[in-house]
Amino acid sequence: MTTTTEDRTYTAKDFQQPNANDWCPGCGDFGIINAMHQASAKLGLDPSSTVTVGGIGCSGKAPYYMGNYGVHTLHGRPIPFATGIKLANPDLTVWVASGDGDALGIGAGHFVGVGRRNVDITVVMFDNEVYGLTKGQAAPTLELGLQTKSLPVPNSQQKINPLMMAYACGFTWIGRGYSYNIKQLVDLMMQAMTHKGLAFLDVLQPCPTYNNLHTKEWYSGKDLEQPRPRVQPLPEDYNPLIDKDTSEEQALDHARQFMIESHRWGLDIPTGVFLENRGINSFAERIRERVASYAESTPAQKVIEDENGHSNVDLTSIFDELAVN
Ligand SMILES: Cc1ncc(C[n+]2csc(CCOP(=O)(O)OP(=O)(O)O)c2C)c(N)n1
Ligand code: SF4
Ligand SMILES: [Mg+2]
Repeated sequence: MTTTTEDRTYTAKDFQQPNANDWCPGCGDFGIINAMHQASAKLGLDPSSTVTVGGIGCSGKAPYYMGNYGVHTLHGRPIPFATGIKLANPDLTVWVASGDGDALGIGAGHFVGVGRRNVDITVVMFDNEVYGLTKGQAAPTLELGLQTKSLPVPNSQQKINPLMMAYACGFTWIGRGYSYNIKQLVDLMMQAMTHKGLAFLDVLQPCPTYNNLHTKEWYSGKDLEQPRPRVQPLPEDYNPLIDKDTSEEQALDHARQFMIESHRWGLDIPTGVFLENRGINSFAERIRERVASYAESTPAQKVIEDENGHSNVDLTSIFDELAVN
């Protein structure tokens, strides 16, 4: 897989990073990072203009295995870091690599906040239903009553439907993939990255070390009498698109369809693009409309010191622009 920018050609290999990897053998994380390498190359991105922001967890280590800029942040905090990076320099393409605990447990408040803002970043959620790094406690996506091998008793809490959660918060692109369907995953990542606004990609992944229930065999349907993969594409007539011309009635129809498909979790688990809403301004566009100096040059482009290394930032002009008279 090869792509060319003005200066040179980048391949998936250019997005790899030869750091020692400590994910367990057979972990779904390998499929996800592989798809991130491939999607980055296929999109023709330059590694120096992309950033991966990780939280804390096995998933949070993703920036170490991506050959671009990266930050390993705090548990539950990759979304606000990524928001700052993107707003400071909108020319960057920004990935968030977050676990299901990181995004929907400790980081749930940031998940809600970023949804309201529609920041132009892609949140990839590594969904293994457990807290992998801390030895397998129940994550917010583990179903009520299931008992994975680290739990002394069955899970006593209901699971969150991550797609509905993203919908309710205001994410404008929502999809679901599976770590061992790399072809589909690459395609979903490319769509998420090119969407002009906030994208959420829920990636189902086995954790062979702590999730002994939803294994690779379970996802591939090998436990069924009539073996067929549980992970299936959305029905062909499912239309994820919403834009400014969508009527209220069509939006309601879509919401109904979204709810039905996103709750389907049994012999079939649908994957694909559930929502693509093109009708909502990104946060940077909203700021540009309001703050003239942001429209002229973004924070990353501003000269912030004089020749002697002293700050030359004049905050009064910003205050003047924002003052309510
Ligand atoms: C503030 C804070 N609280 C708790 C922890 C401990 N901790 C580290 S990772 C983690 C859970 C990781 O689970 P998840 O986000 O699902 O990622 P996974 O390891 O499954 O990829 C927890 C609770 C921490 N590092 N920081
Ligand atoms: S504990 Fe689970 S999620 Fe973490 S690296 Fe091992 S298999 Fe993967
Ligand atoms: Mg997890």
